[in-house]
Parts: sequence; C-alpha cells; structure tokens
Amino acid sequence: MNIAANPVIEADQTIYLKDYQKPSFVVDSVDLNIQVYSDHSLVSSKLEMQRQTAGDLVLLGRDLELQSIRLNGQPLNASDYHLDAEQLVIANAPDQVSLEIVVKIHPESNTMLEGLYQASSDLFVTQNEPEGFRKITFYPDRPDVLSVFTTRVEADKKYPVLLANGNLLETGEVDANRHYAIWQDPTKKPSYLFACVIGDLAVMKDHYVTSEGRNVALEIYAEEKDIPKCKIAMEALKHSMRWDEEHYGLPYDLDNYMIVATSAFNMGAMENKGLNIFNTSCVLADEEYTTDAAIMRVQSVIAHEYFHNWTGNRITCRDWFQLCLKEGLTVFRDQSFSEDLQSAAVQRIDDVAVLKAHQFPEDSGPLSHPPRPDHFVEINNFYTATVYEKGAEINRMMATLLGKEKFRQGTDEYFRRHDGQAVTVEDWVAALTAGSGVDLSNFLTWYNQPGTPKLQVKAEYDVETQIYRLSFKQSLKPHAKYPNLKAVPIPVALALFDAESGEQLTLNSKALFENGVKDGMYLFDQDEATIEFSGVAAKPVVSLLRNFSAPVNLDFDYSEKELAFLLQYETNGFNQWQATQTLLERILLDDQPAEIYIQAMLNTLPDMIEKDPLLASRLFDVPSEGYLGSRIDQDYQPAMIQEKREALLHTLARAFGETAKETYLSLDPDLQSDFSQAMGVRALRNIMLTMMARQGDASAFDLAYERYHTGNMSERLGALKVLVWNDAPQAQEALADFYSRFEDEALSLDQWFMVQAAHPKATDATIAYLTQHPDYDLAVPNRIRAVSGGLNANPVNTWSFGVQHFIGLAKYLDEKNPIVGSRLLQVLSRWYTLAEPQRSEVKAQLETLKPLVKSKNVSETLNSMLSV
Ligand code: B3K
Ligand code: ZN
Repeated sequence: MNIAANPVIEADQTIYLKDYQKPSFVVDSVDLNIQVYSDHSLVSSKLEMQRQTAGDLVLLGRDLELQSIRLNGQPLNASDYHLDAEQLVIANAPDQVSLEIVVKIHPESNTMLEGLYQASSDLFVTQNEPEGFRKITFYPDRPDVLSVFTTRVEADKKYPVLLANGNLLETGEVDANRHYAIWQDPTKKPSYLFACVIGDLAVMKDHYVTSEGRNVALEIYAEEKDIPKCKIAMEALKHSMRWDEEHYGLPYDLDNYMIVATSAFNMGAMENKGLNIFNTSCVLADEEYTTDAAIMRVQSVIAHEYFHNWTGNRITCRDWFQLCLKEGLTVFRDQSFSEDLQSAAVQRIDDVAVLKAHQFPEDSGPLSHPPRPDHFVEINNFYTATVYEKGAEINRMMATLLGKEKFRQGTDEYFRRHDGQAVTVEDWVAALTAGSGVDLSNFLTWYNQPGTPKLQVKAEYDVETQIYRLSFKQSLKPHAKYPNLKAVPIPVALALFDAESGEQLTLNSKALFENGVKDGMYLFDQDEATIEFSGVAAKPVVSLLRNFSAPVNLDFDYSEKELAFLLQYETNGFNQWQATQTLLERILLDDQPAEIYIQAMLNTLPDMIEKDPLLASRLFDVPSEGYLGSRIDQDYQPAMIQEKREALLHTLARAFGETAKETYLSLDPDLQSDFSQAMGVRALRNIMLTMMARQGDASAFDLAYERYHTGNMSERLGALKVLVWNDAPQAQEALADFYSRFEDEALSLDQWFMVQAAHPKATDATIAYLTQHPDYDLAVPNRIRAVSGGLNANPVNTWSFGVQHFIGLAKYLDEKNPIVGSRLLQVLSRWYTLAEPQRSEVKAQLETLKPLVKSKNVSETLNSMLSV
C-alpha cells in the first residue's frame, strides 16, 4: 500500500520537538552535477560524510528515480540499503563515507513548485525551504547539516544563464548545443539554502562596497522587458546592505549577490545564500505598473531576504520547530528598516493592521499554535502569521525593553557566539540576555504558548491623594493541546494627558522603568498587579500600549469622549489610529452611536491632511468586514456586518460633504516633500473619490475617469475601483482599457482580476467568468490569489459561493500544489463562528473534502479546522 495514500486515516504522522536528535553523520562537502534535459534531469552527487553519533545513515529523498549508488567506491545493491517513499537508509555504515548517487527527476512536470521545477518555457528554478532539496537528490535534508556545496549546472544553450550559489569557478561547452557552469559556495550552509537557476533571462547590474571594503557585484535577473522595473529593488538592496551595517554591524560576506525573478512561485521570495529567488510580485516595481503599497512591499521583501543573510543563513535553525528564530527576527528587522523608509508611525500602523487581521484570528481559532510549535505534521503549514508576525512582535518587545544600545549588545553577542551554527530560540534569548545584562528568559514563554493574551486594565483616580491607579490583569483562553499556560511579560508603554488642556503629563511612578518621564514603560509580568502614579492634579486620560508595545487584546473601559480626545491630542501616531479603530469597533460590533467618532474625525482630519497626509490617510481606515468578522466568536452573520459597515461609510461620507471634493481638488502629490507624503496624498485622493461616489456626486465618476487616464498605477487603480465598484457608466470602458494596456503585464493584470472579483456585488457568475477567462491559470499562484483574494474581500461571498470556490481549489491543488491548496483552504478556518444554518452547511461541505485529500498539507489543515 502507498503509505501516503490517505493520511487522514493513516497512522499519526506527527513530528515532535521533544524527539529531536542530532544527525548521525555530518557532510563535509557535496559536489552536485545537475544536467537539465527537456523531458528529465539527472542529478549526480558526491557526499563526503563523517559519523558524528551512533545510528543509521539516513538520506531523505522524495519522488526520485535512483539510478545508481556507490559507497566508498563500491556499487550498492538494493539489499544494502532500505528505500521507501521518504528515505534511503544505510545501516552499519562505516564512520567515513563517500557516497556517489545518481538520480533522475522531472522538473518539467513538477507542478508543486518545490525542489527543481520548470517555472516557464524559458526558466528552471529551485525552491528548497523547508524540504525541497530532498526532491532534487538523496541528502540529510535538515537544517542542522551544514556543508560546502560545489555545483555544476549543465543545460541546452537556449538557456544562457546558469547560476548557483557562491562564486563562479568555470564555464564551458559540452558540445554544440549544451554548456555548463561550475559554482562553489565557500560558506557552509544547510540544503534548504541551495539554489540553482537555468534560463533565458536579462540582467540589471550594479555594485556595492561594504564597510569592510568588499566590492560586491549585484545582479537582478528578470525577463528583458522587466529589467527597467528592477531599479527600485536594486536601490532597496543597496540601502538594506548599508542599513544592516549601520544598525547591526553586519556586512555582506560574498563577492556577489544575485536575485532572480519568476512569476511561478508559491510565496514572496527565498533567501538562498547569495542567490535569492523572488516572486516577480516582490521584485518588479515601477509607478507605472505598480501601486504604492506594492512598491513598499518590494522594498521590504528585498530587505527581508537580504537580512536573512545573517539571521537565517550565517546563523540558521537547528530544526524546523525553530522557524520563528529566523523569521520572527528577520521580520522585526525588515519592519524596522521600513519604519526608516516611510513614517515610523504609519509603518507600525500597517504592521499592526496585518497582525490583527491575520495573526489574531489565526491564534483564536483551530489553527492556533505557539510561535515555536512543539509538534507538526507538515512543516509547510507553519509558515504562518504566528511564526512570522507574532515572532516579530516578541523580538520587538525585547528590543523595546532593552532600548537601542542594550539590544545591540545583545545581538552582537548572538552573532559572536553562533556564527556558522544551527541554533534554537533558547540560544537566541540566552545571547540577548548575556550581551545586554538583562534577564529576558521569561520571554521564552511567549514562544512556547498559543493564543493572544487578554490584557484587562482598570483605572481609579483619588482626588484627595492625587493618586492615579492602574490595575492590570492578564489571561489566556484555555487550549486543549497546551494546558499549562503561564503569565507572559507584557511591556506596556503608556502616557497620561491632562483632560482639559491635552498636555502630556510627567509620570511619577516607581513601577516604571524610569521615573519622572513623559513616555513611560511598565513591564507587567504577573497574573495581576496594580501601579500608582502620584501628584496627578486631576483625572487624566491614559493612553495604553503606545505603539502597540505588546501583541495583546487590550480591554480598557475608555469612554468615547476619551477616545476622541486621544485622536486629537495623543502625540503617538499609532495610538491616534488605535483610538479611531477602537471607536469604530464599538460602533460596528457593539452598536454604539457614530456621532462622537464622526465629530472627532471632522475636528482632526482636515488639519492633519495638511500636515501629515500619510498618517491622515490611515486615520480614515475602517476595519474590513473580514477583520470585524474575526472579532465575532459565534453567531457571525456576514451580511449584518456588511450592512452596518456600509451604513457607517455612508454616514462618514455625508459628514465630510463638500470637503471631500475640495480636498480631492486641492491635493497634489507632485507638491509633496518626499515619496511617502506623495503616497499619502494619492491614498487620500482615492479616499475622497470614494466618499464623493458614496455621496452620489456624479462628478466623482468624471474625476475618476480622468484620473484613471492620467495617474500612475496607484491612482489608476484607485479610480478604477471607484468606477467598477459603483457600476459607473465608464466602468466597462475603463476595464477594457486596463486589460488592453496591461495584457502582457502579469502583475498588473492580476489587479484587473482582483478588482472584478472584489466587486461588492460579485456573484458566482462573476467568479466563474474570471476563472474561465483565458488568462486565468491554475499553475500560477499569483493569479489564483488575485481572484481568491478579491473574492474574500467580501465575506458575504466567501461564506456563500466562496465555500465551494475554496474547497474546489483545495481539492484540485491537493496533488498539484498542496502548499498553496492548504493555504487557500485556511480562508475557511473560522467556519464554526457562523450563525446556523450556515455553520452546519459549511461544515458539511468541508466534511465532503475529507475522504478526497491525499496531501499531508491539506489533510493536516482540514483535520485541525474540523477539530473544533
Ligand atoms: N524563508 C522563505 C519562506 C519559505 C516558505 C516555504 N513554504 C521566505 C522568507 O520568509 O523569507
Ligand atoms: Zn523570511
């Protein structure tokens, strides 16, 4: 029987952190020879291995056709080893082993986009994290086996570009049609960081001189027509290299750094040593084709992958349970980089919005897990918002507590101790502790338990004694698999304001890190505690969790007046935004009246639009229907949320009245001091156009149509949404125009699909039209995500015809591309919160999938989803 036939009913395939064992052999060096042909590829390898501990020699391999195997020069027979679908095991191997293996693989028909695969007619690339290398050859494919790789790549000359990690040693001809290149990477690395590329690509070249004086050749490979769109990425790369030297003292260590763009990629990008492979969506950027938000994303992903060179590559993970060691830290580093690129407050707003929209729901539902899980079935299912974003928050909390200088001492110690090693979360926290001199060991609790803590705070003011008291209490929802939940250390950044004048008060409290300052920090690390502030002349307004100093759900009984006050007087931009969001949640989820919110917006926004258009654009944020739905744990009715949210948006638009048009006409991105404020102005213009359309002002459509034709992509797309989503008379013409302009620009065309899928009145016929369109392609994850993401912008649709859409995709992709299939199925993970009868209907539909799935990816996700 094929053991992978139906994991749902198969024996438990769970892997546990507690079972970790060192590999029995290390690999001193590996020589690869990869020969690519049109209908197969041959991979020959030579591994020099040494025994480290007792035990079998285990090589992992999947979907490989073994051609030959020799051990210390002697051919092995089938009886000399055990071979199954997952591994090749040699018992009683000698202590010193030289293995020569030849396998045949099929990159040309590899639809999983994992291992070596053909990404287009002109391009073969690899994706090996976490377990793709075992689909290229037999190898101890685990992150704690580090080796020196020498790679020969051979292919037809119609693929002039032959790349692998490290330095190019040699190139040459095999015959009239074929050529080869030999690369060697001097740095020891785990197999998940191996990469090679075979293709017909153009290149943009530049160089960078490191703080150590190393002249690094920088190359970005893409299709010829896309080369001009690589400028922003190239600048971001140089900027990241400088930033890492300045902020962490980390220079680059090789003589070249290459980035290759492909449109067939399961995620954003991959940090392979010296040879990053990127989804085109995370490297190509140009105002003509790309929105401002996408440009920001390109810069942050370029930085993220570059920063992995130290946090991930030079120091890697001991095992995949430690994934958040490299991801959480690298996300924290890329967020800090982006804070320096645009406004720090707005970057924090955007990052927290993502955390709350994705990580909080994940952590409150059936897929909840600790940032460092202690078990999994399929590690690909754990590249989650919890591992990445909550992981980043844990690092941010420690960095905030330590302050810049001590945090740097801590990170210096980490790089000093562990360079060249594969380590654990404990090693990281221990190094930070040793370097900074501050004991951070209780932060390990954050890594080890699931759930978003609830932070309840109560305030009390005593006029007589002029004492202001804050009482704190923390709690976590019980979790079946993690019964021993403990209190976590919660840094609470806070400020007090005079309720009359709006002045920020000096804080007198011994409980704070520093007494007699205005910006206070209290570390709450018990189940309950109370702190006091003395000399407070009148009842103040408190601002808690400034800059979102900890990833918790704050429960504080603010009056609406106090929230409006904070919007007006708080000097922390993030908490101004948070005040609007709290007000809106009360209106939309607790049926509070909207007057105070509207009035506060009218009082504050016009002025702020002048002074800080970027922040102003975020203060217009209204939580999405999806986010609001995620705050409801039972009897969720998507249509009701939609109705309330629409009503609020109409009220807001009416309240702004003529101001919307005046503001629209007065704003000019060309008059802004820098790119980020210009970005704010473009966002505001789109918001004003949307408001005008809501007011029923027909001139909105004429202005939108004009902007559609004259603006860059941010404006063009903003205008297109106004036209299409309001069924304006010009809508179809604009859509047709967009199509013909961008027919050959896959990323822009994705937007064309997304806008239509996200139409507020989209039906299953709309989705059928899009998924049957000749440009829809199930082999291209970006296109699937464009339509699915658009559909999911309207939860009313997600939870009606969308259920079949997502189940259908999971079913189809289960064998073809299970990583993406599993991810898409997760959209339905909160099915159990729906009101009846919808809840039972969706459950029944999910149940029908159960006997059909084969992959570990989809079955693990489905099992967890149905386990509530
Ligand atoms: N480390 C990769 C993610 C690999 C995902 C595999 N399913 C990209 C990143 O986080 O930088
Ligand atoms: Zn990463």
